[in-house]
Amino acid sequence: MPDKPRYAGGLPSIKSTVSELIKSKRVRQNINNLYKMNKHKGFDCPGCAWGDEKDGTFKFCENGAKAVAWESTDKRIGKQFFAQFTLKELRDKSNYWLESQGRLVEPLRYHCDTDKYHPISWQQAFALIAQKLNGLDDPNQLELYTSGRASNEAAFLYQLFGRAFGTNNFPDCSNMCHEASGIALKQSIGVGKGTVVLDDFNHTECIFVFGQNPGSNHPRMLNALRKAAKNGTKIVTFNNLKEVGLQRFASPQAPAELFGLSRTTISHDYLTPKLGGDLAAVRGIAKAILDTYPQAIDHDFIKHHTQRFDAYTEVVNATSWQQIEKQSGLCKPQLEHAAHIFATAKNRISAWAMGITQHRHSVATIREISNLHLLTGAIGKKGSGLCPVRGHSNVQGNRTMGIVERPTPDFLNKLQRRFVFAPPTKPGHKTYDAIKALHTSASKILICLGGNIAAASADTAYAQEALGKADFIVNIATKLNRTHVNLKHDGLLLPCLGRTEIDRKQGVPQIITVEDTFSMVHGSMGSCEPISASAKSEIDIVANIADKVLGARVSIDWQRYAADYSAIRDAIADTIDGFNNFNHHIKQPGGFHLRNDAAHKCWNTDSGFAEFFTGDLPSSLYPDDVAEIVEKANEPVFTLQTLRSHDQYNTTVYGFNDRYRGVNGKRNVLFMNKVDMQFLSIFSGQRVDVTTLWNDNTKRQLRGMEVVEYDIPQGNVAAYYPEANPLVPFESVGEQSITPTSKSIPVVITLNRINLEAAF
Ligand SMILES: Nc1nc2c(c(=O)[nH]1)N[C@H]1C(S)=C(S)[C@@H](COP(=O)(O)OP(=O)(O)OC[C@H]3O[C@@H](n4cnc5c(=O)[nH]c(N)nc54)[C@H](O)[C@@H]3O)O[C@H]1N2
Ligand SMILES: Nc1nc2c(c(=O)[nH]1)N[C@H]1C(S)=C(S)[C@@H](COP(=O)(O)OP(=O)(O)OC[C@H]3O[C@@H](n4cnc5c(=O)[nH]c(N)nc54)[C@H](O)[C@@H]3O)O[C@H]1N2
Ligand SMILES: [Mo]
Repeated sequence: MPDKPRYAGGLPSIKSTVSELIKSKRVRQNINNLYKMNKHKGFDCPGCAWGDEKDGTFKFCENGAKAVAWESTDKRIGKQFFAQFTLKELRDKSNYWLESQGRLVEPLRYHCDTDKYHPISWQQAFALIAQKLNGLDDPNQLELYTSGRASNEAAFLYQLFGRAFGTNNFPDCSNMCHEASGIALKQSIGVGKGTVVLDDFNHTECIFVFGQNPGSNHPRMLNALRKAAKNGTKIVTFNNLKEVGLQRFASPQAPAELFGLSRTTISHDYLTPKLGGDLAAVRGIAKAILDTYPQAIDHDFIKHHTQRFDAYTEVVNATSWQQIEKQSGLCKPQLEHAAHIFATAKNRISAWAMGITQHRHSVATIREISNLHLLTGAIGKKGSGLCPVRGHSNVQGNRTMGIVERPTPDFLNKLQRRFVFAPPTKPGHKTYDAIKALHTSASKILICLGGNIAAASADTAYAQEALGKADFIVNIATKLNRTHVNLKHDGLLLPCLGRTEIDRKQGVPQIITVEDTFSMVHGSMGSCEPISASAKSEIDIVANIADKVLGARVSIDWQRYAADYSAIRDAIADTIDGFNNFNHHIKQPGGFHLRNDAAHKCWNTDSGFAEFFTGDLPSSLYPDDVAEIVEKANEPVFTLQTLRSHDQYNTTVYGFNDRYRGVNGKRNVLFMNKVDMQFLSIFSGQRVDVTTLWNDNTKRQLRGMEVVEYDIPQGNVAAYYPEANPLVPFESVGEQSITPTSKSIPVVITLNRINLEAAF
């Protein structure tokens, strides 16, 4: 077993923060940045979407500091850099190397004859985009990808541009992330967002955390969990792995904890279900509540607010403990104990992230979590509710602004009335459809407002082949990544400002806004000088693209929006519910809360009631034909999950350590249970090849992964994303969500031949 620390946070976390600041080569500036982060009149952390009270002193965490130091650096790459390398050469570099070169500082165009990027002026770049887009036969040949860092203002203009151009093709990172949460919650409670606010964590007696690793990915959440634990709140964790941050946390802001003299136990109970076993686990909890805790069932709530309760009790009764135990990998007494905690608490919160959303049955699983809350009336009252913990800092806001492939008729009508054009009503593409359409050349042009679709997508070989077929790709980005070096024909790489930078228009610093996971909308304003005079804000770039492409076809004054972001906010106020007096509201410290109807027990479902989900447990994690292949395999088949280390932000690799899991200096690891290792006669440090089992005769394999013994259920293994993405079959997606099943891939493990040779 690797030597893991016994708690998260504490002095090592401060040491790591300081070392990141030093690496950025801007220590003083970045200390100032951290002071301003997540505070009124400061900027929103470009890390995760967790919310904050906007008072007090420092409001950052170690990984937020990494995100800031990564963005706010003096390292730059311009034309000299790009003169040195062909894209073929750059494709041989690692993701880490590409991003470590520094910030992009000038607009560039790819020339396939030299296989290099060359400088181009902004005016020429916009003119080229206009020429290319206006040369398409059909507006639906354009794909407009968004990564969840774009501000509300940039996202709003981007969708307005796309719809004015004539398409609803808005693939976004959310399609690979919390899509299932939005779909499940909409079906269940009528709103696709979480119902709690941060303060609810101060008023709850019970928090269930499913499939989430806040110690690395939402470290500020640990403060809320710590505070709750200290108040006697019972925290129950369901995680496939033993994650240190969910066990014990030492707050760097509490002197005794900082110096390792004490720490706070976070999880009262820590259950390790099998991958994809949470639906069964939650059903077991519901079964135990129905059988043993009738007093916890809120009949009044059920009667007045829900539908299909009888059908639900029937399906729960019909589910046997044997099925529940087999599928969840947990035993009845463990689930009964969790049920006891849930049932005897006065109010309850359930939180979840990718361990729940990236499976074939994610929508059903989230609906089952919601069932627990409907059963006990634990929604729409203080200290109770549902909390999908979003990833990217403004991914939720992007959706609110209309980055969605199936806009509602109501929203389109509002756009039509306000901007006097006829928006397209045909549903557009999600990420899955967009990549497929590029692969068949049905789509021709891709514009990426941030992100790294080539590395973030499932089935790397297929995705990169698809991108290689695009006639023209425009990337708007801060740093060089895999997507930018994957061009084959023609394209542009346009440098933009980040959150930490001052964005001046006619000398006036502009504010942008974001929405956190609690639906709080607030302003963000950077404080560093821009990285280069020729980098533009995302808003500026999108507005200029729209202006040049659409010209007189629509009467939208894009330049006015580019010059004054408050004008965009006025347009948002006119077209998106909840944003009345937007410019006024963002002046309040902490911003304002967008009303969530479900949190007021107002159900925007077809029936007007919250809906119990009444499906059976799935028969397998995989589609039928794959399940059959798995069943018939001659060798043991494992389920693989792909996850994040402590030293990365999605496809951005900051470093090669995963401190809380005791991994140092490497990322090509496979976490495995000791018994499984013994069974396959594999020892720690040995190298193995991992091969996916699927139904399409395509070989998906990663060679030479180093085995690390870990506290993970038998039959389950784990590897890092994005390196393990070549193993995720493109067609392996969630039911309804169409999200890649990044947390359940059937694989076989064989000793790497090089190792075998060494052994003989
Ligand atoms: N520093 C940092 N912060 C980030 C990110 C980052 O990469 N780095 N990414 C951001 C983004 S976009 C997102 S979406 C979030 C991601 O935040 P997380 O969801 O925490 O990210 P993952 O690393 O994918 O972790 C999934 C967790 O679920 C567990 N798990 C996996 N499968 C199962 C299962 O079937 N059942 C259960 N019960 N547990 C399971 C894993 O063991 C792991 O602890 O974080 C955001 N914040
Ligand atoms: N196997 C597997 N695959 C996964 C996941 C998984 O858990 N396992 N997780 C999925 C999830 S949850 C997500 S959200 C996606 C992430 O997918 P993406 O959002 O597409 O990927 P990121 O790695 O976050 O994008 C990083 C790039 O964004 C650019 N960037 C950074 N800041 C800015 C900015 O301010 N503006 C602009 N314009 N560009 C900027 C930089 O160039 C950087 O290289 O990946 C998904 N893919
Ligand atoms: Mo995400």
